[in-house]
Amino acid sequence: MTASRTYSIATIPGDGIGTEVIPVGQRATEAVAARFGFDVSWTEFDWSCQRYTETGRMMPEDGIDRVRKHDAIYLGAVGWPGVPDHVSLWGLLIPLRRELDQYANVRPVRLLRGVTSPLAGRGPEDIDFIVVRENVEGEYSEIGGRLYRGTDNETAVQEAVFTRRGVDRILDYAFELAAKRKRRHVTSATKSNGIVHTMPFWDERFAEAAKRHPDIGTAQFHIDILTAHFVQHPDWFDVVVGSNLFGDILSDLGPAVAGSIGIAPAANIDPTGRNPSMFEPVHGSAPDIAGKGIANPVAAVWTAAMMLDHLGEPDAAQALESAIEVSLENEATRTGDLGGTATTAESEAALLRAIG
Ligand code: GGG
Repeated sequence: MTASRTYSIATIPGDGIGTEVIPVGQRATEAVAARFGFDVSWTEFDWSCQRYTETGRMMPEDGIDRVRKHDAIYLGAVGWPGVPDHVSLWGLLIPLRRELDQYANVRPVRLLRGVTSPLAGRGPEDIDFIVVRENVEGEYSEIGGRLYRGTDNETAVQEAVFTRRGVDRILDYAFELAAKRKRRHVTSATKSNGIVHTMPFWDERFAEAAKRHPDIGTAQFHIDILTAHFVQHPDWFDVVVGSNLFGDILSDLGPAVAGSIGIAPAANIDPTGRNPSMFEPVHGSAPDIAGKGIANPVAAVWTAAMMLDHLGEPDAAQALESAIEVSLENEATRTGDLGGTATTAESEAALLRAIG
């Protein structure tokens, strides 16, 4: 039987373990595609630090236009020693997120069956929340500069940008996401005691957003105590919304309390659907373990599940998530970051077996 639906996906494995885990995610996707009767057509782009070293650019000048015509983008990791991190990030990941207006970075945090949290006494019912990170403005800004370089007066200035449109739309996204969940609650990450202009503005907009969504419970915490609450009270959280920087930090801390950043997925969404959304594991290129065949492919597979859900294949997405949980039940098929002994290949074999 020929599949009636075909999705066109741009893949950018990128650097380090990105090139090891993305192929696993592709094979897992193909396995569920065969089971649920659709096709995936992959177009691979070699955009990476290696490309930068060879050509002086992370991606070609028309890179955004090349991926724009696809249904989604599936990206591995960006960054490699020898290329400054700000050069690789601003040469690839950030232009993709911005020019495709992927303003919502959605990062689920769940303690999966078979995984032990480093927090004593916590089980799957205690850790199940989503970090919603503003993805195109905030602290990640090009405005600023360096003065008097190399002198005693050397000065660096970095401006944060918070627009009413940008803040309101990410807050509304978080409230609308909470409305689809059982607990219907949004927590705002702020720092309005110390950051005196942008964060009181963020708080005001949060209060206004709460009025637009009166049936959703709310809380807000300064980012410092919020990190402590993630560790001591992870069960307090349902949807947590934060600026670009706060969301980035919280979405590494969250997976750490849920066992490992090696399982954490992320989606960079353009909720208007005008541009393709981009799906990437939260983890980076991990040069310390790259090339050893021990990277955890679960984050890439869970990320693929988010992509399939976004493309309108919720059953296939659910099948991938179930396969992940089955593969994590056994120490021999969990990778080292989760206290297991499996290689990337052994973890993949367990995932594919579970997909059936
Ligand atoms: N897989 C995503 C990745 O490579 N992340 C590296 C990183 O440092 N990202 C920073 C960011 O998401 O802002």
